[in-house]
Amino acid sequence: MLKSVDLTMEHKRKLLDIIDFYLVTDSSLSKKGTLSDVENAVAAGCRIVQYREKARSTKDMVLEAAQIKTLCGSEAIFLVNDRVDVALAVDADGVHIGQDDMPIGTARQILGKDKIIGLTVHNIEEALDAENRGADYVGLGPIYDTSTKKDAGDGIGPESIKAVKDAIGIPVVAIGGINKQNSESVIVGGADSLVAISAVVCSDNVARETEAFIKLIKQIKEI
Ligand code: TZP
Ligand code: MG
Repeated sequence: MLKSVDLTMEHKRKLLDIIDFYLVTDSSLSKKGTLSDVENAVAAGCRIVQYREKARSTKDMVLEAAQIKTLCGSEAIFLVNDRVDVALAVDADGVHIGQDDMPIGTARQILGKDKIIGLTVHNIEEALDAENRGADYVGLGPIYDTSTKKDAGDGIGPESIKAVKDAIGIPVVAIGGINKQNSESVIVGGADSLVAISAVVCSDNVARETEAFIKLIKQIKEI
């Protein structure tokens, strides 16, 4: 387990460059629930958490987001998926938004320059646009086919990562159909970090899976 450290917002932004494993929550798939998953992942060394909740009321999301913020404390970056209002309400570290969510410039105006904004992209054009518009990182995917996000489309393949990585200067987070077996292709393919939703939250031991991913990614990066 990693030693816990106190991170300021400035440190958290810098941390984006070196993050390995990125937790995205999914209450519809989780075995033990979102709060348990966050607690276990952070305890296992995960340093970035995205609260992705598609089925709860705004009120419930604000309450849960506040609890997740506490669990992340000063150890992990805490982002909210889609909902700039929820991120603001709980003073999260930022948001992760998609191509059809609030325009990134508007999100930046609302959140201010210090907050982290990640944007989902599917190709080089969208990645360049995301960087030009001030995204702090891109989420690229789906790398492999996935049933976790029904409208994700077909996997673009790990070989697509390098072209995006070479085109932009901000971190590239790979997502979609990633598991321990195919992680190597994703990291060798050029991703700075990866998200594996079902491979982690469907487990009855999220801490063990998180630790395993972190160890695996570090090993692959060292080769
Ligand atoms: N965005 C692109 S693919 C995806 C999201 C949220 C789902 C990834 O889930 P899994 O279980 O890791 O394939
Ligand atoms: Mg979205």
